[in-house]
Amino acid sequence: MNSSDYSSLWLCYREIRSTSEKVAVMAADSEESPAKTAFDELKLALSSLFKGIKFSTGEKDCSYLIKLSVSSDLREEEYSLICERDSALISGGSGRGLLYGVFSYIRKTILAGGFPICREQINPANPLRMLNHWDNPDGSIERGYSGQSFYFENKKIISNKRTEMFARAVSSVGINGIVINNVNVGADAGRLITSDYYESLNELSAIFERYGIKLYLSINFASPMDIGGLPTADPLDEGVKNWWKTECKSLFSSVGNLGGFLVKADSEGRAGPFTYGRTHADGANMLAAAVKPFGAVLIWRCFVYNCKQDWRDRKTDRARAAFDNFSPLDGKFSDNVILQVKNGPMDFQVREPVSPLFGAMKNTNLMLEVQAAQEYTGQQRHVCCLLPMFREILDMHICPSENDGKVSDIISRGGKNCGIAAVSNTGDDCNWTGSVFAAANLYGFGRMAFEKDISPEKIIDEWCVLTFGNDKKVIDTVSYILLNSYKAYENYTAPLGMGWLCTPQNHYGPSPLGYEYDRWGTYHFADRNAVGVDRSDKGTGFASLYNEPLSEMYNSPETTPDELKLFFHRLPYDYVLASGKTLIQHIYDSHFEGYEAAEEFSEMWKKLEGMVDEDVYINGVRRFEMQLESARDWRDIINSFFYRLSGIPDEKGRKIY
Ligand code: GCV
Repeated sequence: MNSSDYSSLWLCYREIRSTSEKVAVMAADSEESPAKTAFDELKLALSSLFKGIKFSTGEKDCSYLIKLSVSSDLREEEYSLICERDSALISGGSGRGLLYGVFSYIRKTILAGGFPICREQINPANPLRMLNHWDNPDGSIERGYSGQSFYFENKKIISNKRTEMFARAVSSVGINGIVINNVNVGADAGRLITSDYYESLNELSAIFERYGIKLYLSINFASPMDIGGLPTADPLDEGVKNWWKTECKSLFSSVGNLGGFLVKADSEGRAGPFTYGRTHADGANMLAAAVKPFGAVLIWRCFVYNCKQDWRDRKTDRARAAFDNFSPLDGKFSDNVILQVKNGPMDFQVREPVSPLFGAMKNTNLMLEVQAAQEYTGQQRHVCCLLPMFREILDMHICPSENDGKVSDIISRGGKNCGIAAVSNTGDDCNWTGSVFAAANLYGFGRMAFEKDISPEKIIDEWCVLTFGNDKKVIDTVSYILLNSYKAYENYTAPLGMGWLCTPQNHYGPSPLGYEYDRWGTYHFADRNAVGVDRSDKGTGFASLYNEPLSEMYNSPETTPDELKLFFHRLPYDYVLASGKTLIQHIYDSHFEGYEAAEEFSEMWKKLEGMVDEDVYINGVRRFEMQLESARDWRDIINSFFYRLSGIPDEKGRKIY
């Protein structure tokens, strides 16, 4: 792959009209580099959108005046737009705020098909809006479905035009932090904090800085041993504390614009404080102390569970693990520690309830972690727009309080140290995300992290116009496909909240018994009478980890929403759902309906031939071919599996094998 061979994503700036107008763009009086970037980005966009446009230097001889300003009346990342017929004032509380204002102005110009007339003032909903890349120094990407890494090649860090393009794109939707390497930190990645990488980290970090993005690194808890040669990584050991302090002092004084570290500890074989009989608070606080002098944060993941479970053990419930490990530690973390909690209690399944930890950690800074990478959601071969799922998670009332009890409130209440992160879905494919549709998840994640309460519909509309232009048929078709894609995918892969029906390891395609007798704590226990896990207080007690009224709701099968019935309960196949269907009939119907929806999407897409760019069209056609083949397997294998177990035929007499 040639590193210059890539698309401009939603920043492709198609011409709106040609003009001979003279426009004055007055730069902000600020030395901050994002303020200068804002000025350059605005001129770049205007030159492409309005061919022939002339820029005048003075305010007097222009027909349209745009003033940029940094204003202390606004909060640091806040921006405001005052756009009239012949002028626009774009202000930010800092260079970054101004940059967000400029990108919003550009977006509005494209959507309006000309200079917009509007007023808007927005402060980002979340202080930290981060991407977590799972890229490795050898260029591979864990759970990457879009080629190789564009940050690493042969253990070297890459900084080039492509990296800059990425920074532009994600900054335009408000991302302000990027972790460049995988949370599974191998031997090579462990060295990223050493002087071997100071120079190349600095180059990358300088690009990020211009776009208001801080650089973060995933680190290895065992580094004092692995690279420091110490006999222990015990967080309470003075030698270990000093080792980290010394490393951090050197790193932070050599590399600019570093935001902090991300840590996966005691998780899936990674080292952590448990080895030394210490708590996660001991581990996180020790590292937080080492980065504190540099104003940095320590982000500590809560994805901690027993990944060596004996499937015969019916008492251990993986869904409880993060709660059981972390809730007793509430209030014990330093103020620059942020706990990063996956959206659900298991692991990015198609449908999970929101993690009860969000309702339990009242005195701890929290970040929500979602996955834009489509690991369990079709691996960017299936179209699966995750924005409706993200919206539901953010809107979930996890604490009883009416005003600030939503997940979105909880992850934004920790001062500067809280927010939201997505596992990135990008790689060095020329369209960045493998599937042309998957970029909507990246765009939409940023927009949702930035703008409180923004709807998936609004985001998808924006993304479609910015990506494809404003042909109504194209927009209507793509919006329809995207908006309905998650439900369709759920229908043929995750009936009633069941997870883990996929092929072990690669997580693509169906394998209903693949995870059933394995060590990962991921069981559905289907037999000829019933299916699902009893997580009520008569079972594992997981449902009772929620605050009321959720606890009561999830404890009873009658009040548990249908889409989570089998996550919380073990039910017979003839159990009648709230929908009025029996459980088994729901399984059959949803699988047939999901497949039909995928067929419909594919047919709709084919009607856009000639209306979108050829390569984009072909990409969609090929992806739908793969989706249909796989969705057919899902439909027939899952339906046959449950038919053979239950012996109950489909009421509608459709073909089941
Ligand atoms: C980075 C799941 C994925 C792993 C991933 C892990 C995590 O288990 O399959 O690839 O590792 O989650 O989030 O740490």
